[in-house]
Amino acid sequence: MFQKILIANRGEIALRVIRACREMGIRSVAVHSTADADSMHVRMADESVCIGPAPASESYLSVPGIISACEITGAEAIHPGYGFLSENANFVQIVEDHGIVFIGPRAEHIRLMGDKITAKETMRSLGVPCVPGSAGGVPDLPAARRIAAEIGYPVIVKATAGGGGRGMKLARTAEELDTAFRTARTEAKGAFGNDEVYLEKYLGRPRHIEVQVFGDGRGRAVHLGERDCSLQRRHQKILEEAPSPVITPAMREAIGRTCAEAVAKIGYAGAGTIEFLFEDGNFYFIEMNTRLQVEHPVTEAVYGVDLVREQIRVAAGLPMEFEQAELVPRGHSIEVRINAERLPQFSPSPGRITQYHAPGGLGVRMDSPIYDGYRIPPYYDSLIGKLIVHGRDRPEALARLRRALGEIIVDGIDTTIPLFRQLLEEPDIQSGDYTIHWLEKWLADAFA
Ligand code: MV4
Repeated sequence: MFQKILIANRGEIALRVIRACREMGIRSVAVHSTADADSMHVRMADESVCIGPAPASESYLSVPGIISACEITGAEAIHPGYGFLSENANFVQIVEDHGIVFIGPRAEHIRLMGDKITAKETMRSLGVPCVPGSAGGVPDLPAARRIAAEIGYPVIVKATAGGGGRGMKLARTAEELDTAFRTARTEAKGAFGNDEVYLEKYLGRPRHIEVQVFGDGRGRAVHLGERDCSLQRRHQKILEEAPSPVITPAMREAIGRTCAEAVAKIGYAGAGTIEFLFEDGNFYFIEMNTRLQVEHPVTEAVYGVDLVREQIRVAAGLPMEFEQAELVPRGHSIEVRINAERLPQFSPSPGRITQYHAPGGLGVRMDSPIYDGYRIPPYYDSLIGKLIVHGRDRPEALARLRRALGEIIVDGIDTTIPLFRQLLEEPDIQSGDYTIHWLEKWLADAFA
């Protein structure tokens, strides 16, 4: 096992990894920017290294800074968290060239899934159900017109280098296709330096359901059920739950098994998420994320596992601690993302936290790096905490969430906490009856 791990991240996810290290008897190294000198991840780690100034491009994204910090401290492995360098195949290559272990999948799998066309082709060939669409890239407008007519309108044009909602254009009719195709291309070229696009049938009212998988890198893999992440605003998730209110045990077994077999076949290592749109009882693959996700704690709660511990074990060449038969879901878990944001625009609300009181009690987990007097820097994303609850069933989880949201105090800045208190009063949220469009509609009505 490693003796020392460097965490190439900040905020709550850096704490999450430090905590797993401490429980495993592994020393932790925090890296930080000058703006984060007073941050909790620096305090909580065994050692820390300042790797650059406030802008992430010169600190948390600085490959030389991170590699040097490993060499100075003697860290044998890097955990990338999520975001930043976590899905950068070139970074993984450089890390390995320096004899350092990357805690995550191999560079080839990150690259494979980063290209959305090869990801989809790979998944299709492995028996994973996909959204009907073009077979590969669409070279020009006549080809786009022909393929769109075949699959039927509405269609969506997506950038092969895109993902997470970036570089998508909807065409409801043949008349809209020319503009959609051209703008998708132009925007993809500008945003990703790659103008390749593909076409899909547009699903009008799906849910976003993602399957957690975990591979040992040697051909064994398991699934840990699904998360429902349909409550989003501008492709930012705000509430996630497991299990999905609309997935039956039989559906879970079937899609989970398909996903586990697919990643087993490619020899995938570590944690991964296979994203689907779910409509009228059918799953349609859209993307695979080759990292640990923000919302992983709801899966941890329901399956009783420590996903970060498993990531570290597999990266060290040890076997997974669980097998499929032992992975039995228990109860229900909900996570809400506490962002330093001001509604209705969700504009960033950095500044000093004058008072913080964390909720607690049975079935409550609060993952957050904030403390009384902490100043949230304006340079990074606005996630300042995740409140995760677990109950024996969904109504109990909802009651617990409502209770915990009543206890939490975050003063001095604006947060999304009041939004969640309001959302929990909504009958559709209480019943689980929502699609990917529910939140934006509700916000439009609530702030009309
Ligand atoms: C779609 C879609 C409808 N039909 N693909 C947005 C994020 C990216 N991962 C895929 N996205 C979508 N792809 C087809 N064929 C609708 C979306 C979409 C969406 C998906 C998940 C969660 C929220 C969303 C909000 C708007 C659009």
